[in-house]
Formats: sequence, structure tokens, C-alpha cells
Amino acid sequence: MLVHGITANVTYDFAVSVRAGLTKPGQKELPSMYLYDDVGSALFEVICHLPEYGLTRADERVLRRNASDIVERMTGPVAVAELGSGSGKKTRWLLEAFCRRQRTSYYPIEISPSALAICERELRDIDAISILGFEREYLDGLLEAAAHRRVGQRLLVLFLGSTIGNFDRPAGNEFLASIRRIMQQGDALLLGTDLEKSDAALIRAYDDELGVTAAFNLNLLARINRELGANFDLQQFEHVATINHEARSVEMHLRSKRRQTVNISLAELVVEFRPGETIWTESSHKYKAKEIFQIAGDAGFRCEAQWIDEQWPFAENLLIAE
Ligand code: AVI
Repeated sequence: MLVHGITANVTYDFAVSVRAGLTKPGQKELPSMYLYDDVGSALFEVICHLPEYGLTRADERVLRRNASDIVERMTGPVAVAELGSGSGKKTRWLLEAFCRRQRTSYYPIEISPSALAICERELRDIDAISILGFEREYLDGLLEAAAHRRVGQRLLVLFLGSTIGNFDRPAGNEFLASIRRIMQQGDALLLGTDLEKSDAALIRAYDDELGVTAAFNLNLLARINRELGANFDLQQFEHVATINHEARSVEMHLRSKRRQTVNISLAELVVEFRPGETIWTESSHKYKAKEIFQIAGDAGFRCEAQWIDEQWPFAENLLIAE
């Protein structure tokens, strides 16, 4: 019963968001969080291996090379909570370094039960680790993780992979402030941020030759067909990546190749598309290394250290709650 209830709510929320986004005056849009069903998450894993998409490898390199420095800066007993742990692969270096020092609690927070199960399996062989996963949205999960910390334990929150870049800037700042409100003074946030790079490098990364990012984006329409009884013809839409210089972001859109009408039965919606009209599905904001100090300060943190990858401009930032 409960499972059906939850499924019905999830479908209802999805239908409401799709309806709101596709009836918006002006630019049609769909929230990027819906890119990540099982198919979308699997495609994203492939994106992370593409030669053109250096972000994930840069994130892993910086963590691997600097794990002991990061750990040394976090003195005393530590509990580690990770927002959107994914497979947990890149967290291994840090957790191993913590666990060499002392027994460490790890709280992965994931909305996807399959990703959470993979993460627990991937990391459970580390000596002196205790893992407790939370299948929750970020802030709800963090509240639960914070409630589990023991007296005297410092909390280290990981928000890696530049997922912050998928929020628009004001929402990202507000999200960091919300994380800060759950933390105590002296706790830390390790924040991964993708840095600005050439337009050409960004377009290659978000419109790869093999078409994996295109499939990742188009899967959103396939998902609406599957879950909301829609009749999008996937052949009649194409993936587009563009640079928004003002926002300092890469945007993904789905462009209608012709005039067409789509019926989305569970959203009780019939929607018209003009030739060339787009649905905006994701923004990925890029940062200047220096601006992280200001962003951190505005949210109630001090940026204590920053490590930058040399091959693919990407910064890992250690923010201390003030
Ligand atoms: C998850 N996120 C940080 C990725 C990004 O780069 O913005 C999502 C992505 N979209 C297309 N490629 C990767």
C-alpha cells in the first residue's frame, strides 16, 4: 500500500512539474532533477567516462592527491555525510584516510535507492568504517545524519562533482546557507566547483561526439512518455548545448525540429511546439576560483583551503562553518 502511495505521489509531483514547466510563458523548461531516473543515472555514469567530460576525473584526482591534507585539517573524531553520494567511488580516498586514523561514520544521502545500494557495496570493505545510508532529499538526509553524530564528533559534509552548479546562483547560495544552518560551528563542507573554461571545451563536454549527453537529455522526454503517458516523438527533438555568457553557464535544451503537438495524458496537457522552439532542461554554472571565498562568506563559512586541478580547471574547497 505504502509503496503504491509513494509511487503515486512521485508521479503526481512529476506531472505537476512537467505541466508547470511546459506551460510557462516564454521559455519552456523542465527541472534537471528529472534527468536522473534509472536510465538517466546510467547515462550520466557513462558521461563521467567520456574523454570530453573532464569534470569527474578532475574531482577524483584532486580528492586522491589531497586526501591526507584534507583529513589532517579535520582534527578529532569525524562523521562524514555526503550529499548525492552516487556510487561512492570518489569518496573512497577520503574515507580510507579518515579510517586509517580512527573509526569513522559515513552517511551517504541519496534519493536513488539503487545508487545508495551500490555505494554501500562499493565502500563496505574499508576497515573501521560504519556506513548508514539515508534515502532522502539532500537537506532532509543531512538533518538525519546530523542527528546521528555522536557528542564530540565534527561533521564533514561532502558536496562534490559541482552539483552546486546545477542550481541557479541565488538558489545555490541559499542552499549553502541551508546546509550551514544544519551544521555546528567548526564543522566543514567540502564543496566541488567546476571552474570557467573555454566555450569550445564546454560545448565539447556537454555535446559529446558519441551522443551520450544527447541521449541523457532526450531520455527526459522518453521518461515523460513512460511515466506520464505522453507521445513525444524523440526523432523530432534534438539536443542542444549553448553557452550563456551572462549567467556563466552551459545550458542544455531540447529543440523541436518542426511544428508539433504533444499529448501528456497524466499531466492533462496538450502542448504545442513551434519549429526551433526549445525546452530548457539544465544549466551548469561555472565559477572563478576566487569567487568561492565570497560565496562561502555569504553563507556563513570561511574558505580555509582550495585545491585546483591542473588538467581540467576544477576546485575542491574546504569551507569551515563560522
Ligand atoms: C551532475 N552535474 C554536475 C553534471 C554537470 O556537469 O552539470 C550534469 C551533466 N549534465 C550534462 N552533463 C553532465
